[in-house]
Amino acid sequence: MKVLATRRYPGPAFEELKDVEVGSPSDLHAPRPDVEALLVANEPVPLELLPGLRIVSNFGVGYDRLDVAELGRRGIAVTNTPGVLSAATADLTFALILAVRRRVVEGDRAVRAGAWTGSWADGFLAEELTGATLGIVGLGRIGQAVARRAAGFELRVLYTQRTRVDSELAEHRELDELLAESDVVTIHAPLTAETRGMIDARCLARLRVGASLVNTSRGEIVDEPALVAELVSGRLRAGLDVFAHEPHVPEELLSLPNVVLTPHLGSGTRQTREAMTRLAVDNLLAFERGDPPATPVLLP
Ligand code: 8YV
Repeated sequence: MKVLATRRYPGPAFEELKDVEVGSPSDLHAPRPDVEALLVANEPVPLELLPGLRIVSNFGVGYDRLDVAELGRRGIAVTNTPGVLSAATADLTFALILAVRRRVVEGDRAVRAGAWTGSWADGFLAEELTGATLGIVGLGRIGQAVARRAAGFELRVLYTQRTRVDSELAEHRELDELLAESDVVTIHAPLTAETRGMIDARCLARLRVGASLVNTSRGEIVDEPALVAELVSGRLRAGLDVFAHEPHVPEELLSLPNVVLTPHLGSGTRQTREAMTRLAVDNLLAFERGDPPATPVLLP
């Protein structure tokens, strides 16, 4: 089975693909009638250029740039890599929560600028995390991993999602209530037609003064211009790993002290990325053998 990979994916599992061409995302712009399988990282797939395509293996849990409905109509299988990246993404979420609440990046900048000239007993004060209320938007695998970590920080944990679940980890709230009650809101929902722009200006206005918004899911879930306006006004804080038009980051954010910015690092540990490759490759190998892939999004 001829596989086109949009890059060399990390880890030894990648070498198990026998007939693989290592290309780049721009290779998806040329006609490739010979390609039967794609290994992509949520890059859009131009189906008209790939008449022989049988499977798309997505390196990542989120596949919002794949037209799954059309892939299904054409009988093309789709797989993704859920589970293996939940711990790493939850860890980065906590890194951002702590960085924002405790002013870690601001402190680092102050030290580097030579501004630390003596005791800050009465200045540079941050907000305590212990005992704060954490609102989780989306209590799926990653949201639950965040909730488990939250227990160690003695947080009160709320969650909201379309389908209410019985959970020991968090108390259910409607979105509006969760926004108003939380000191930190963290987003772990997939990007869908329903969640695109879900955290809009009205939602942001419900957050408490000084509350923090953390996003390690997809930038498009938040109305980015509305968030930028709130952050410029200084009313909110944010830890952002994802943006609406990556790798573009709104210019206004770059100079703000109340925002911590990271370049979509959620799953970005060596161990996790290698596990993602393992799963993405196993899905392709299983499909080629005629076995069901372990983590299908859609099978023909
Ligand atoms: C990226 C992600 O796929 O799993 C997801 O949905 O966004 C990430 O894991 C990864 O960073 C490669 O781009």
